[in-house]
Amino acid sequence: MKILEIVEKIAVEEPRIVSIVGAGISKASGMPTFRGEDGMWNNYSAMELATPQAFAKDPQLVWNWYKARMRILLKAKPNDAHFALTKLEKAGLSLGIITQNVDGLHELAGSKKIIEIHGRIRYARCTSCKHVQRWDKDEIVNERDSLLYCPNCEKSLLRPDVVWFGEPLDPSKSEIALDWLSHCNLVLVIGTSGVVYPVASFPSFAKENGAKIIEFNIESTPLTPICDFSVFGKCEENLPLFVEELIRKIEKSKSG
Ligand code: BJW
Repeated sequence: MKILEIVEKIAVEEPRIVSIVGAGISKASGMPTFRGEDGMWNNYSAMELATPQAFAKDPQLVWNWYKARMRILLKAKPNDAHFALTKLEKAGLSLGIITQNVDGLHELAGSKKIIEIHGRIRYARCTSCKHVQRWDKDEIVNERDSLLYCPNCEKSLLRPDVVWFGEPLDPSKSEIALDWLSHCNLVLVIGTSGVVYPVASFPSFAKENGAKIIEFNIESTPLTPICDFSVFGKCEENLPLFVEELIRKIEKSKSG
């Protein structure tokens, strides 16, 4: 279905939108996705890299992976899809963005209401104490085969401040996310394969609370059957069009 038709069919007078975002939104910024064509996990195993057990077994391998991703991220800029979500927020239509991405590109695009539900790659935290610090500096990122240690407890390793498989999400972030999902009337599911829980359950949670769901992806996903509309294609092309049309429709209805 065409974007214009979808916008016409959304029967929400005053949209309260929550965007649930995945790696596909940052692909056009040069950040690789995890799964699918060109996905990082075609070459690496998730279980060797994104679990606490993997870090305990081989912290250097895990840090090398994060440093390689950070070298790409340091050159990356937000793309038109990130900016479209910022525009939605500035138009007063967004409750917030729940992003699974750790890259910080929504913030760089100027969005303010963001929950980084899987953490932040630019930060490292101590494996023993509460110390947290940024590590996105050229001299750290470019130093291969070295580990990062906590300046407070000297011998303790620092780890990326992200959520790995088997680890719980930050309860304070989940609480805000569920509050938004209970109060929204429209959910945009953007560039996620919809296979990682609990985030994969968020669209159906919102739907049970009465929200309409629109998916933006290059292909269908396990979430497609529960979506009211799916916009297949690149989100960096389709999301700006959708936001523009939605804002136009709302302004038109306000002016009478
Ligand atoms: C485009 C595009 C373009 C491309 N335009 N689209 C219930 C059922 C089954 C399992 C579980 C369950 N509950 C929990 C689990 C276990 C597990 C899980 O979900 N496993 C499944 C994989 C089977 N979940 C967890 O372990 C979570 N923790 C948890 O539940 O804790 C419970 C607990 C409670 C109390 C004590 C202890 C535990 C944690 C999950 C953490 C996920 N972490 C990662 C790594 C983060 C750090 C990092 O980045 O390094 O998060 S894994 C990875 O997957 C990353 C992503 O955020 C996440 C999701 O991936 P995403 O974003 O969807 O990317 P892709 O690559 O999969 O998809 C990209 C999409 O874009 C594709 O669809 C493309 O088509 C599309 N695309 N270009 C539009 N231009």
